[in-house]
Amino acid sequence: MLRILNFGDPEVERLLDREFSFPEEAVRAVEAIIARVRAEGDAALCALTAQFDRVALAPEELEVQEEEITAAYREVAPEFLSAVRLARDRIFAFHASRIPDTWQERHADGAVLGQLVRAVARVGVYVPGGRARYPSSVLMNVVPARVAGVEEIVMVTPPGPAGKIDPHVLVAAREAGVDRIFRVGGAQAIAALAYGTERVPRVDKIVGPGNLYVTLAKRAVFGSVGIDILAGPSEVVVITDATADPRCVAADLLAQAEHDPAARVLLLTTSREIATRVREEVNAAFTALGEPAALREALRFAAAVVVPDVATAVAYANRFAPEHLELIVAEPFAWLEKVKNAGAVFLGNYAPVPMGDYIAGPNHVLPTGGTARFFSPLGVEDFLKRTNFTFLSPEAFAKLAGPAVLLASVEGLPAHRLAIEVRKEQRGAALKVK
Ligand code: HSO
Ligand code: ZN
Repeated sequence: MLRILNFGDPEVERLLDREFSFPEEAVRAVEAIIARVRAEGDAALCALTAQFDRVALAPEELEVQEEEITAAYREVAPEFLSAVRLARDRIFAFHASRIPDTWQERHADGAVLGQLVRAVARVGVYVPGGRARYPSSVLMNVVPARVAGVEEIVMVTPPGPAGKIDPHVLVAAREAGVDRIFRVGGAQAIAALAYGTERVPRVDKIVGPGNLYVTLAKRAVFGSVGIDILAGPSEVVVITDATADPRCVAADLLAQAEHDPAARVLLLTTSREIATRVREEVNAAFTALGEPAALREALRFAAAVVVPDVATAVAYANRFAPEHLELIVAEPFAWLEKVKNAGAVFLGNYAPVPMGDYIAGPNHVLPTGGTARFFSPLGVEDFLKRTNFTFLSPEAFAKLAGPAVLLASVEGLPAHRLAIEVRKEQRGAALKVK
């Protein structure tokens, strides 16, 4: 099932290619949904929820009420609540450890230049329904916003049968600090957050993963509202030398593969024996898990590549720019320095990706599809924005006015030149600046 390839096979190069395209019909369907929500507001949300989620809601039922959240606490195991609190506190501490702050610099000539750092005022968090309804993702999206100081966090999620929302998701939302929850999903939920309806408040930024329609809707509303990165199928690249335990490696590959039939899982190992044994372990575990169809799909893209050395593996991983990179090698920290492109790196045998998915502290919302070349994990920065500020003293102005006027002339903007020159004249009269 798991293919074994040799570094240098053309197939290994082809594994780098992970372009995904957006079907034209879906793009048009999403545009129609957005237009309808903008025109009809809550009535459209209810109609589309009836159509897509098969749940009949009156507009006043769109928002989840306090009693439902209180009831959710009674439905979850106490151990779940403690686990969520531990995860939340660790995620909070990690994100609170480095927060960009307002700064300013006073120059010798009296100029003061700097940046204000302010939180985005209102954030919308999308929480998918169905297979990908993850309380852990609620924490990962909400906690950094809270750390940043976002004033209001609005969550949207598609209603399940009878309009109910998974109690684990509700508890995670409350523990993370969500302010309001609406039972609406799909492109209609994104449109509601982007433009506002009678009940759903318009937000400044939308984060959180979703299906194709949600992703397309986020892309469509971008500009009217901020969005996070567009999430693609999950990925892991595991790099091992001969010291790795094949059972552990196999489990790590399967853990990523089970997320998505389109997931990409890749082992790069210096040991052919490890490759062979990992293949056996993957096959055995696949059988033991009951041969799930989605896993079978994902394993079609999976491969174990035998590499000449760890350096070659790391260089290849830098080109792949995986969402997750595991370094299960003798000296993982020595190789960490060589990593250029990866969403998150997991070092050693005891930091499998699922520990990071849930509880270690760093965010699990990571760039996929090679976008780790230019995108970063979700973090506090995503909920902050900067405002530049400038103060010039008369001396600083006098020093810079001449070159500024010259640049204005070159750009052919006489009013720009005037805005500087009137002040030069004023200064000239007072200080005899030329
Ligand atoms: N591995 C996923 C996150 C996740 N795993 C949530 C379990 N729950 C991100 O690629
Ligand atoms: Zn995961």
